Amino acid sequence: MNYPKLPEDCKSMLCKHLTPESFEELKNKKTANGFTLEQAINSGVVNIDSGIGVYAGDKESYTLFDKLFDPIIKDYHGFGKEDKHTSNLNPDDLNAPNPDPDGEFIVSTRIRVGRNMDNMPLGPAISKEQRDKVEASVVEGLSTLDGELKGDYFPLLGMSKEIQDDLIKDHFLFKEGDRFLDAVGLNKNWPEGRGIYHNSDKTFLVWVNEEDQLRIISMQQGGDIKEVFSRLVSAIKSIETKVPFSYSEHLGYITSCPTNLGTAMRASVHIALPKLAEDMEAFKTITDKYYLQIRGIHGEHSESEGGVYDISNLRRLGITEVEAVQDMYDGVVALIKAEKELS
Ligand code: ADP
Ligand code: CIR
Repeated sequence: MNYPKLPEDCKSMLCKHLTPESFEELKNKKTANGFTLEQAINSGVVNIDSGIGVYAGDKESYTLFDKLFDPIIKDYHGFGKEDKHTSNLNPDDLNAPNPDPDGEFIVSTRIRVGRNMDNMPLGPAISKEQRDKVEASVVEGLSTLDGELKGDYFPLLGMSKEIQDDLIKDHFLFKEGDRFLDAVGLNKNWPEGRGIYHNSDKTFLVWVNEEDQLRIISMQQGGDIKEVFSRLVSAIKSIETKVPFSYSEHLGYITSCPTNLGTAMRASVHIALPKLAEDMEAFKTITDKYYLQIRGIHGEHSESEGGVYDISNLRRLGITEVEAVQDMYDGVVALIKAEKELS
């Protein structure tokens, strides 16, 4: 394998941090699951417009290919090799009274965490048999949930196109055919082994075998961020008694994309900020100050519609879950204040 052709103006973390030296040192290494550097970087090589451009095939990828992953993790999360990750899932430590009780700005709130099964390769290096086994174990674990978390599992295989499209449009289900995931092999054997579990209100959902083996999601209309977080925490705690999660003292919860390591948490609101959107520089000054990411209304790599944006925490590693949600909350309070001042 030769050093990949990466254009001068490429801005991804892969282009920024892959050096001829690290490439030479890593190019012939292989994890116990057979995952190579070539596979780890293929998404960023094929998709030059990537923000990050790398994925891990297993927990070992993060140590075997550390010369590449460490600088990316440092750059994205500000988290160094000697740093330790800590967790805090106590909703009582979150200071988040509804910032928009009249429902003028916040359309909906969603908090998700990614999880993967211990002692299994991650999606990019998993075999069909292993993926099917993950699906069976997760579905069995979910079938024991009760109360508000009780629901049903709907495999993607056999789901009508109409139901699938409606679930995607209504923000409940992952999209199909993501080119970034495709290039790292995460869409192999699609749609087998993939599916969605949800309760009848669709306030609690679990995606199975998408970018991560589990995406545990709590969501509802409006801005009661604490209620959404509390529901998520009770779900995580119940599921982890049934499904062992992959975790590292250093990196927290192990995920296939390095941006999700640590808490693996993305806490977001869909929020209408039409005035602020007229001055993206002012908008970005606030989101940068509170470590927030701006996404479009249909998730990553999508656009805003009608001045409604998806605003979420950017940092996930080296801070606790409570701090990740607090970042989002404090930023949303500042954004609402700025929008009101412009109105
Ligand atoms: P992820 O959150 O898992 O990283 P995406 O950014 O692709 O992945 O978002 C997944 C789906 O969740 C998309 O349909 C997106 O519109 C929806 N979503 C994200 N945040 C919210 C929110 N606060 N309210 C409603 N839907 C949301
Ligand atoms: C990219 O590099 O743009 C894609 N691989 C997505 C990276 C960000 N992923 C994420 O936030 N989960």
